[in-house]
Amino acid sequence: MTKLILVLGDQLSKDMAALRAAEDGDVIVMAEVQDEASYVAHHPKKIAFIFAAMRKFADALREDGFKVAYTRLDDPENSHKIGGELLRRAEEFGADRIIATEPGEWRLINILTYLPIPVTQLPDDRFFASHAEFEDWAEDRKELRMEWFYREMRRKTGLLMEGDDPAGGEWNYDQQNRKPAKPDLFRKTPPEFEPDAITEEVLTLVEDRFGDHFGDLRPFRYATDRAGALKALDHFIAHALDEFGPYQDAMLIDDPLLFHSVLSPYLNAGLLSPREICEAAAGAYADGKVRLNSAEGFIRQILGWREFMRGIYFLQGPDYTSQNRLGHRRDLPALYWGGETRMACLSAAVGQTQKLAYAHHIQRLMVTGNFALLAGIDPAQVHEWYLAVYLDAYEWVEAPNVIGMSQFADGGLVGSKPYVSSGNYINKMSDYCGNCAYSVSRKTGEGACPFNLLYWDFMLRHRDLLEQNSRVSRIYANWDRMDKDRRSTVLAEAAAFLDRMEAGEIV
Ligand code: FAD
Ligand code: DLZ
Ligand code: SF4
Repeated sequence: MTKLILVLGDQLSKDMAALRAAEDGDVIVMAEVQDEASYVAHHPKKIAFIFAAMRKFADALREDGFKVAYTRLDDPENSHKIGGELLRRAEEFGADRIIATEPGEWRLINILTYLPIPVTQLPDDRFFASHAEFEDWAEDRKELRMEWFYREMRRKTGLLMEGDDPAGGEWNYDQQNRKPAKPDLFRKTPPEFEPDAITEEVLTLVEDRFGDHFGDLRPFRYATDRAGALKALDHFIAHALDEFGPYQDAMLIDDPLLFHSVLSPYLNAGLLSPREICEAAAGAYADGKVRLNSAEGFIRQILGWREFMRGIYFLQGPDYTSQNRLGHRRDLPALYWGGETRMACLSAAVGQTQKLAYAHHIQRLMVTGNFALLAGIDPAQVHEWYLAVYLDAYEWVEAPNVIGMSQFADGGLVGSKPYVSSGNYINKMSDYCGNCAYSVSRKTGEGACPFNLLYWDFMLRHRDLLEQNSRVSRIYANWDRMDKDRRSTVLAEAAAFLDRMEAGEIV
């Protein structure tokens, strides 16, 4: 009897497990639905990217001889739910069961699990490590640290390995990285993709239906098919990877991308595979085209961090996103949704997010994430923001990065210490502070950088917990040595800043 084969908007690979299970007469189901487009207020670019890529992928499947039942958002029959579309198509085609590839979100896994028709959810084997492999690795470990998992993955895949040893003798070359960048740094701009007729039609639809969501839909220059994604990969390997390592933590006000790959949207949607990206980077090193610290640093992000984050998400279960170990309760301020701010770093990171649905790792971690953590924002709201605003955001990868790495809301499962800093770090790694209404060198008083005030406020609020952490505890000696009046001033000014922020004043 006929089976339905479900392909979700972030499963656009011909090598998906469910597609491999398709037999003659089976029907591929793809659906643009309101439920998926609005469980958070996704950036319009993200919705357009997914819908355009889905439409093109459906066409590619048809060309390969598959029968595809595709629901467009404006189809009058659309039930606007993945489950609803599956049931409707099952009736239409007389199908008695469904084959899916496991979705990247517990919410959808549950929906599929409880549909009133048999659904098989096959493992998503686009990743280097299966759930079972990660569980085995994690079992009986006191601490789950990415670095140890990453070494296992290097050994398993042979990427950047010379026999049993890591290429060059070290597993990690980060001491050669972490350089600040100068504004005149030369960088070849990445390829841009003019919307074709299919993308243009989607842009009009999204403009009409989701024009009120935060974020600029146009200009839209992302690739929306595999050919374009491959072009972006080739360009990155040829023109940016070599400088990726040294400048991966740098931030520039006029350069939102620097030497980052901007491949995560394609990778997470299935247009590229993690293996082909890592092999391309390792190949460029083997051919002498890129330095080892860049190839290793880049491969670690995908083979290490990306796989580790996925492992944590599935190990922790559906309640992970509601963790709030630090008890943070403040509302996310309007500046995250494009409201005015005097802080140049936040203005730059949020501004480029609004324009591009993209910010690179250090902007996400040390600007928007750092500020939310220091200011004690409710991690559930922070999570929702990150899930909404980035083109690459799906819960399996976004939640461990936000709840775990950035907001320390899981109490240190992902990160061994909270990623917080005063203005000093931002000043060292960027050119933001020179363009700011605040002064990074001022610790208190008129114009003092808010990060300087909030840093100590945060450290003091959580002293009981953080003093037990050997990676953080010595910071308190600096505080204790500080003059008593100065300490009171810092805390009073931090409280006043937070009061102004909560009152909706421009900060
Ligand atoms: P590059 O800097 O070029 O890195 C190469 C690749 O490595 C990326 O494409 C990505 O696939 C992978 N990578 C790097 N860091 C991580 C990481 N920490 N976790 C997982 N993969 C990583 N990444 C997402 O894909 N989706 C998200 O929703 C997401 N949310 C984040 C939220 C916060 C608070 C933080 C701190 C990080 C988040 N990241 C997320 C990780 C990282 O910021 C992005 O993967 C990266 O910025 C994507 O841009 P790029 O492709 O230019 O990356
Ligand atoms: C993110 C997203 C959006 C905006 N829209 C759709 C959609 O209409 N149809 C679909 O199949 N998938 C969509 N997606 C991706 C899903 O939300 C994604 O598969 C889950 O979040 C699991 O990662
Ligand atoms: Fe950000 Fe402070 Fe620098 Fe302004 S001075 S850009 S608020 S770190």
